[in-house]
Amino acid sequence: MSTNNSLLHQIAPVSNSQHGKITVVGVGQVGMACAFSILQQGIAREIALVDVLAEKLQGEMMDLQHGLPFTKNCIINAGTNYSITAGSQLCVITAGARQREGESRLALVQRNVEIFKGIVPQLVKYSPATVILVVSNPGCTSFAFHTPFVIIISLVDVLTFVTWKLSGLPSERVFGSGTNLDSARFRFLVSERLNIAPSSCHGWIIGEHGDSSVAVWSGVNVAGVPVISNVGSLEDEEERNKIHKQVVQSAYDIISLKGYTSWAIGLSVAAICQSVLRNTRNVFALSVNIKGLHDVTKDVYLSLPCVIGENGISHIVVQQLNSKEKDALKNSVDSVFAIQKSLML
Ligand code: 6V0
Repeated sequence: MSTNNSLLHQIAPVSNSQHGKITVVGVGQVGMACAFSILQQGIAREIALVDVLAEKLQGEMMDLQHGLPFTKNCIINAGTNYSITAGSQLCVITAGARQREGESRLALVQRNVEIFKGIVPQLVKYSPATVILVVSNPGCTSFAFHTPFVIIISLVDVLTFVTWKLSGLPSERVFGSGTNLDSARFRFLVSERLNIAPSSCHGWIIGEHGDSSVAVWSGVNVAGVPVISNVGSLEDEEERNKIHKQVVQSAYDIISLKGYTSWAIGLSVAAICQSVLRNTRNVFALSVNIKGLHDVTKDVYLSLPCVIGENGISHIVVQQLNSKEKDALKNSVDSVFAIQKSLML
């Protein structure tokens, strides 16, 4: 912008500090819900949007820019060239390809790996000190043999491992949104039963994002008081399983009702972004390399409660898991590792 005008008298050059910059890759429903939540909450000083769809990018950028008089000021850029992401403190990846008819789980994940090969090195090239949050979770349908049931396998955990490998970043700088959304749904459902605000109901879903997630009921509490031994209906294991099933089912219900999920994942991603940009050290259930914890000996990404700050994950909270919870976690380790082993990175 030219300073050669009679309105502004320049005293000093404008600072080009890039502190507070977030990149969102993928401007679909999820990417835009993330960008909107980040903007609306005044979390970033600059947001860069990247996709392969140039016109969609332009439209989304203009639409957000026209809301700026009503938000904290923020620079919003969009483009297909990763140079606009330079200097990002945090990059959020929501891009990905959906399953084609008849496509196997492995083919789907490999196709997404190829997409990530085009994204991750570019992000690191322009922002070598970035933290990367993986949200992409191309759901994969496989039909269980001899049964009419459809099993959906979530791939965010595998793609977080892939991102770690492709980026060359230290593992604390790469994590996935994992079971953060599952935990939010869990807290909401418990809060409905108790008629207490969801933010005051504490509970964690860990492990694999989606169908085989683990609900850590022993830790669910209000003001430190465990609910399973103090709330009549929740003493019943069947009732507890019903709530966990509802958590898992929520995504399918929302997708069958509105076609996709967006707002809750957008809000949960914004909360994580805030913790990184402001170094707040909040705890979230995130997909993280869990080698060395709960008897896991392999490099596998699954969700556990993590402490987040500006350098990414500084600590993992070590929960006291019972044997059933540990077994469920072990099953997830085996199934995620089996996919990882077959990938061509
Ligand atoms: P969408 O509407 O299909 O958007 C995906 C976007 O990615 C599109 O705009 C594509 O153009 C873009 N894209 C594809 N290839 C590339 C590429 N090579 N480079 C840049 N951009 C590319 O999907 P939607 O926005 O609904 O969902 C995005 C992802 O989030 C999906 O994988 C979902 O499964 C996943 N979700 C993850 C959740 C979680 O809890 N982790 C929750 C909800 C959805």
